[in-house]
Amino acid sequence: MQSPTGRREQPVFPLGLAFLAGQLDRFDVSAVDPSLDGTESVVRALESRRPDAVAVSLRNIDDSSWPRTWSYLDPFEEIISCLYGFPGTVIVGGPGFSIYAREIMARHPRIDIGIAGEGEEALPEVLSRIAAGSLPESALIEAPRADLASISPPRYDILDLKRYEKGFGIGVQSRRGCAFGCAYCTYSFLGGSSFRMRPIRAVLGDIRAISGIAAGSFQFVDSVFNAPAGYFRELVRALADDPPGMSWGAWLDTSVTDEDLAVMAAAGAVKVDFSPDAITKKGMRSLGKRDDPGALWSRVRAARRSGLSVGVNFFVGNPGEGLSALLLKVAFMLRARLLLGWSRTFVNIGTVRVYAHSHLASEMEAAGQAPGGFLPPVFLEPKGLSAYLFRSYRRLRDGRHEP
Ligand code: B12
Repeated sequence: MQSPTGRREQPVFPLGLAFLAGQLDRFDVSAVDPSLDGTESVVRALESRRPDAVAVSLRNIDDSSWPRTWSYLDPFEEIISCLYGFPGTVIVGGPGFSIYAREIMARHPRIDIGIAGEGEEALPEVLSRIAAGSLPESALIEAPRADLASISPPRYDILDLKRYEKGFGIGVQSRRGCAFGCAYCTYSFLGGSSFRMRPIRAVLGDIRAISGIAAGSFQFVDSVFNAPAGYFRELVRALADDPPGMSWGAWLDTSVTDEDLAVMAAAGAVKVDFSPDAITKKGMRSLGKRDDPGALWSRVRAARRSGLSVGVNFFVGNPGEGLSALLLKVAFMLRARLLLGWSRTFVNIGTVRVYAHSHLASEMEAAGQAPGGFLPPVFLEPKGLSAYLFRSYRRLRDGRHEP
């Protein structure tokens, strides 16, 4: 099961669990999603299915929003308390868990086994041991990275996929890891600091599997879809040659060309997102970004010209950026929405949530900052007038989008 969000949110299909289920053909597997069906669905499933083990995927710790932060740990705790009467083994993993594995294990003694990292090899091994009547020696396992050329495909049929098809709720993964090492980011901790690509035919196979069940859209969950460029071009060309009949979205950086965007559109892309995060050279350098602030406008305009909707993410409070940078971001937002289409151009301004195992966290630790660690939310908070303006913007936005 995936740990529930505890509030109404756009449903996200548990892609990690689908990959794991794909490797468990020797076992009898079934899934529940208490985000959609409530905690009662877990209790009912335990009673009716009487499993030997329960695997919980903890994806998120909090929503990384400042000044109001939603914690996903409370709904996780609710799920764990349901498992106190359960006689079998409780196994927890997932990206949120992996970033804070020790802390979460210490808080929740009911967790028998924690698996930090990718579960494709480790989970079947642990389940085989349980079936043989033993548990691994250590309660916390640092899992090896999966060999993406040899794993079996994810199982998109573990839950009713149609319930996730709106709003890019279904994910497709073509690569893991990230070579770019942005200062706040955990992707290289989670998946390694180079891109590890899946065979293109495996990715196309996943898309075929999805289109056989659900007709809507999907999102490439890869960190930067247009890198490495050779792999990206081969993949989108293959999709354009035989379009999947589904619309899709992906995250890009500003090195994407006009031609790339046109091929993507021909291949079914309808939305792309950019994460320049900063708007000045200084701000980008401080975040370790390789995007070019000068190229951003031209890439957003080119994407719109190819008929794609565009999202742009900025952060406020970046080192080296103050009030004038915030005003530039707001001006970018207005210019983009007014000139490129109000309803198809989105600009989000958020804050940097400092996660453990990021470069920023190491720097703060070395400087003796954040003595309470990074499980309680730590942010790069904007200061002075920027903070006031940002709070007002959030109030306006949250008021409009209250679930
Ligand atoms: C794509 C993505 C999104 C997309 C999802 C689109 C889609 N249709 O799937 C969108 C934009 C919707 C999104 C939203 C959010 N996201 Co997001 N997202 C990601 C991203 C980039 C990839 C996730 C993914 O699908 N991975 C692919 C699958 C195959 O991998 P996996 O889930 O990690 O599973 C593997 C392992 O973790 C493990 N595993 C997983 N579960 C289990 C369970 C067990 C028992 C075991 C043993 C192992 C195991 O094995 C799996 C196979 O190897 C990750 C970053 C990353 N690189 O992981 C962030 C990430 C998960 N997101 C994050 C956040 C904060 C959010 C939001 C809260 C942001 C917001 N403010 O709204 C929301 C929450 C939405 C929600 N309800 O879950 C954070 C969570 C960090 C944390 N500690 O809390 C991450 C880690 C990014 C970061 N900032 O570091 N996200």
